[in-house]
Amino acid sequence: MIILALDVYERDRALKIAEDVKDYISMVKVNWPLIIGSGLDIIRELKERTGLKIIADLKLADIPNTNRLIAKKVYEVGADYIIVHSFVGKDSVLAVKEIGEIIMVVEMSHPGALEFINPLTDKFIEMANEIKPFGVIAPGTRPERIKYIRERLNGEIKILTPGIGAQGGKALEAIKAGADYIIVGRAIYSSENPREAARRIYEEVKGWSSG
Ligand code: O7E
Repeated sequence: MIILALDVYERDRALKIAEDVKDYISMVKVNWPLIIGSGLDIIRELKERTGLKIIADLKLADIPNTNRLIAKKVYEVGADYIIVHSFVGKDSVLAVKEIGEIIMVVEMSHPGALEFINPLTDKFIEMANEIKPFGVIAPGTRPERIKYIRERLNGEIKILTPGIGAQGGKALEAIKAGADYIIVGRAIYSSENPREAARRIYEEVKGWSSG
């Protein structure tokens, strides 16, 4: 039920943190900082070292052909899921879904999300219900929005919520509101003892979720 957002640059540090905390997490999310710092092959290495599923958080937002070209290479190195933006439209999202499992952004956790992305959530939920991705991203910083999204989203689609810890969101509140997975970055990897930080969050939420 915990997804580690491994937003560090260095390969050795990333592998060490992932190995340290792997007993308490379900998946590892790799974002641009780690890909830029360590190369795309870090996805394969993390998968081999931890045995966990890997989410490539590319937030793809391009025309269908470019989305497809990028996604193909990323699935080839072992990514289990790729995160795509919904606002580019159904054709761009489907171009990725045709070759692998996807997670769609329907709402974001930061203050700026209120300007353009979040007002379109209803449309994105509608699109997700039609496309049936593995999951959607909803804001861990706004539990009432997780609940709103859960009520409207097809029950088989998972909800993944970032914003827990460093951005102020609370793990248990997000889970109780309907999140299947919480995404945690700095609260784990910037901690003096990442394993202990992950264990504490795991203990806090374990009775509440099946993820
Ligand atoms: O705040 P942290 O350190 O716990 O890290 C949060 C991670 O979740 C980080 O990788 C960030 O890029 C990501 N994230 C958000 O913080 N807010 C969002 O709305 C969406 C994401 C995310 O994972 O996007 C997937 C689309």
